[in-house]
Amino acid sequence: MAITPHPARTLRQAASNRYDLVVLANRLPVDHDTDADGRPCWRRSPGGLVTALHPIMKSRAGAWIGWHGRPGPAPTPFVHDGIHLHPIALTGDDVDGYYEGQSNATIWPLYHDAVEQPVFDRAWQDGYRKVNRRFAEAAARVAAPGALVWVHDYHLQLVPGMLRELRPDLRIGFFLHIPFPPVELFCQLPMREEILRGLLGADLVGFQHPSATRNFHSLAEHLLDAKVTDGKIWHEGREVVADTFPISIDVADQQRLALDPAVRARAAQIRRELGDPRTVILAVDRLDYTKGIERRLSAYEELLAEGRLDPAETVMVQVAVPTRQRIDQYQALRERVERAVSRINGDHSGIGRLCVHYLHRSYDRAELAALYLAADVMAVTPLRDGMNLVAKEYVATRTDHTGALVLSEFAGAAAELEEAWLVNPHDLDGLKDAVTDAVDADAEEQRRRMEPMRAYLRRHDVNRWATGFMGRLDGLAEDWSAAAAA
Ligand code: ADQ
Repeated sequence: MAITPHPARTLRQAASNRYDLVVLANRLPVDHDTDADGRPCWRRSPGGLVTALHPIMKSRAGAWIGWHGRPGPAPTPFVHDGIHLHPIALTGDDVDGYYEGQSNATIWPLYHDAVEQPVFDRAWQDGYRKVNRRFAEAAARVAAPGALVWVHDYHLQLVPGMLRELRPDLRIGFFLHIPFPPVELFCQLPMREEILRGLLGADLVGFQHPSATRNFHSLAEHLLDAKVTDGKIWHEGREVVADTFPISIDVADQQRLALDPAVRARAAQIRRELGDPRTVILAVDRLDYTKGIERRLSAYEELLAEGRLDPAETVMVQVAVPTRQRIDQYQALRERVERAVSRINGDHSGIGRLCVHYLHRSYDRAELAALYLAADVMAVTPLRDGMNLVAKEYVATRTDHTGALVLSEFAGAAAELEEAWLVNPHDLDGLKDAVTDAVDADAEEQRRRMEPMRAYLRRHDVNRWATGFMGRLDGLAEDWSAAAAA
């Protein structure tokens, strides 16, 4: 579906400061930065969500509501790169309770199979309610009559319900970027019914994977006695559609980077700097316990110890982006990962020859693309992941159909990238076998797997995801207007 601008609406919006399209996400799509003269400025964030929504937001002159990233008062609304930004203020207590507490120490682990024990804290729940209400009230203020509002992710699950109470005229969509757990797990949540009712305030609820959609349907039946038919949930006299919309990446832009001579030269340089090994195994993750970093390192360590990988010929590069560093579980994970890296290097490296290069920092997209190009094997082995865009970025980068992707069955991406070496990361022996198979794969085998994955991605890029979701929400809005007019 093509996205067409709405010039008449745009003019009306500018005059009234009310918008026909409003996006809500925990973070605004910009970060604090300084310009060449050292003055503070805003820079567009590198995230995939911004890339996905930018064309739609610009063509429809939409507004984006989110936190600007620092505790304290919110800057006044401003326009950046054609998008109207409405910052939400969070106090230090809000950051503790709503963001680091309820969102990232309760909901995040629970929705990821409780791979770490979720922490339940009543004060955090109040903080979560309070901040969700602040977002809902901000959306109610800026949305034009009958506007489309798209709410994103686990931080804001109460917003659809709150917003519907404030503004029943709006069409509300919600998309969850992380997994949605099975009924038994979800039911551990003290706020379970409140959250479910919050989500059901939307007209359209989108998930990354069919299993998440199924879990949501079952939960609505189980917890609220809702009636579910053909993907539609009938609840309290309203119809809510829940469906699967797997997110993707800007494939054309990733390919453009991969073909850039400077990026290709950098990839060659990286291999030289690594000592021109026969095999480079790469992993790129946020330093998060859901990403399976420790098990991956254990698999590599055992393969070296057993002589199935030769330390003189193999290098692993683990890029681990710092994240949520104030939360205890993340600090503990970092210590464990760094101990494992030191142990592997202590036991198996030589002078001037490291077995694991551990890079605890963020990189720009060109450097990441160069790393993807330099890697013979990409190991993406989360214990649970909504989608995992790194897997898709690697495939999109391999324009010559070389390279091997080892991919966890528990990443949403496994439902689409079926030709990868799919593994259960909890099964260490299976993981080791998959890594050695991928290391040993010849060019023909690599191409046999890479070609269909690349063809699939070209057809399913991030624009298709964004327009698919918006088109569906637009369609529901049209059905609704027609019914109201009849
Ligand atoms: P994340 O858990 O953050 O996202 P992921 O999908 O892998 O996980 O996205 C990570 C992004 O960060 C990628 O675009 C990657 O290029 C980038 N990145 C990784 N390492 C980096 C580094 N060192 N420097 C700079 N950038 C780096 C959540 C869900 C996922 C879901 C996405 C999108 O947990 O499952 O795929 O949202 O919906």
